Amino acid sequence: MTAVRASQGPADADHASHLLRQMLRIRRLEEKCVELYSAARIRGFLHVYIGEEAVAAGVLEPLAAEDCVVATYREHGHALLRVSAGAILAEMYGRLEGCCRGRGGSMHLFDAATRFYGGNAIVAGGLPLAVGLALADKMSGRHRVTACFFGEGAVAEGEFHESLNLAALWQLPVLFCCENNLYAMGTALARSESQTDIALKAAGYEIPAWAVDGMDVFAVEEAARRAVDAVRSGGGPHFLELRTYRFRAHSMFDPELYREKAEVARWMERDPIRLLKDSMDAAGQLPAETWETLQADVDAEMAAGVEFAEAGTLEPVEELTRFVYSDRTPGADQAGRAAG
Ligand SMILES: Cc1ncc(C[n+]2csc(CCOP(=O)(O)OP(=O)(O)O)c2C)c(N)n1
Ligand SMILES: [Mg+2]
Repeated sequence: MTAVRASQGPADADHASHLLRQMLRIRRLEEKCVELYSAARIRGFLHVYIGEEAVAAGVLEPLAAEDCVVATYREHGHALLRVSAGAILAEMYGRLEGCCRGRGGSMHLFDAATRFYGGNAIVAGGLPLAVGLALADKMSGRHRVTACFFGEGAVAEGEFHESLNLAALWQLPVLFCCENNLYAMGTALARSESQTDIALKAAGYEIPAWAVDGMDVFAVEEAARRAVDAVRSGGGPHFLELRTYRFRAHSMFDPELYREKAEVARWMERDPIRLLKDSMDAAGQLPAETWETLQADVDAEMAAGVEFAEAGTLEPVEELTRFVYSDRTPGADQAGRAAG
């Protein structure tokens, strides 16, 4: 079994409180989404990340603004660290002000301006995309990293193996981040994989890989920083298996018959937000009024996001076939590419 890394020591108070804020923002955004979904304000599918916040918060921390992020349909949290809550919520409301003009919804958040490349609904579909982005960066001599998030369910897909193989063969700047929450819908990992040590699979492709305690945001950040530095300095792809758990159902339609309530309760004792808050309390880093202010700020951010989305506009019906085909002038692309 691959050793699971834990964090090495306390961080300074400002940094700890920044990470706490990031995780709380993700948690509150999604609690709001569940509330709005239940009230039929937003529709379609909705998969929440509650319980897994330390993974997105810890991995995105060492990334630079020009680094790419590719995620799955459980991507509201990753998106929030790049895109405003208003643009995300407006997208879920199907409004023009959304990050994809309301055409993507919950599973397809995307924002090229902040190099957030989705939001991918197809299991393992983001991996080849990430490899392509990294190949483009390598061929253009740009020292960027592409962080690619996917669930452990993706490991059963051919795209996972093809992507890891090519990334290793061509030494591409990708950080593969497997969000191992133990279930793919209702299928437990051990029911679908003969080898459940996922980091070991990556090692089989000659990719340096570590398993990390995905509930400990410092452990995630530390491992991600090491891996991002190695990838950026030409060390080829790296792989993190982030061991985590989703506290809620797979999506809004899931009776959760495949796991015991006691198991969920056991994992909830290691709620990443509570773990960090408790460690900050113990170190005297979080006075009560700082915690109150932090919560009030985050609540105000989400309330403003909902207000923005509610006030958004619906795309006129006559616009609906726009973007089905490109309306760019032929030849303009080549000129753009030559210039850029
Ligand atoms: C190629 C493909 N097959 C099946 C599905 C249906 N499906 C949606 S989510 C899911 C489970 C994926 O689990 P995992 O990768 O572990 O991610 P998690 O939902 O746990 O974050 C499946 C099988 C899909 N979206 N794409
Ligand atoms: Mg999973």
